[in-house]
Amino acid sequence: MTPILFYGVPSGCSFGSIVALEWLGKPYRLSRIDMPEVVQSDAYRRINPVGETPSLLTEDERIISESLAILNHLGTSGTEKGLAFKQGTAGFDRLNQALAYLNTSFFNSFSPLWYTLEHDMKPDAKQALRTYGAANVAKAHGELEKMLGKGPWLLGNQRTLADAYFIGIARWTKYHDVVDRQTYPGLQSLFERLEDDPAVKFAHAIEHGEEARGAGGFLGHVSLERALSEISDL
Ligand SMILES: N[C@@H](CCC(=O)N[C@@H](CS)C(=O)NCC(=O)O)C(=O)O
Repeated sequence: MTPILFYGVPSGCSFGSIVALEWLGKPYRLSRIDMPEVVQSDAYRRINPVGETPSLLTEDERIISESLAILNHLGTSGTEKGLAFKQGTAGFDRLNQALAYLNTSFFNSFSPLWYTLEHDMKPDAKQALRTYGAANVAKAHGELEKMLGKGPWLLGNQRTLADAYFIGIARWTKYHDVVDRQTYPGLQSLFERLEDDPAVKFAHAIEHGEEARGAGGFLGHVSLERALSEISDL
């Protein structure tokens, strides 16, 4: 079957998996999952019991959740393009390490900030969380700037799936005005280069519900109901 990526809107971390699929160029479909309404529904929990996006229905009809697992799964077909590396190689370990940092420290640095936007809170508590989140986001930006070094990509002179995942998280600064990316010149330049990438433009258009032309792999959207009906052992 043609894989289906269940991606969350608005502005989910699934963005990186959409970019990765575009870069890989193999056939795939998308299923749009509204957050928090649909992602928390009983229907979607049949795909991912945790009630989170992304999830990937694979070619051989398995469901994988968690960005790190999805990107490593996709990476197996991206080694020839240099987007990922064979497990057991130094390249794999470097990519996995970068993905893990992005998926834990970088992703989670925004969590307190999202919480303040999504919950009614007393002003003092809100300010405390915002201060904590701002410090974490700044720290993670500082660490990533060091990791990037001369770049131009996160792993050096080769674009990898870490860059795809990075851009989906890095754009969250537009919702939380806590760092000025210009003060991290390497990251700013990486961000701008990625924003200019056709796959990233495609992923933005998809998220905004606009007509989007990808590199050729995208075969259209399927509803959650249709996707569920295609999975034989659910
Ligand atoms: N550890 C998971 C985190 C996934 C996650 O938190 N997804 C968010 C969107 S970025 C989500 O689906 N949230 C559910 C909600 O908003 O109710 C991963 O890396 O895939």
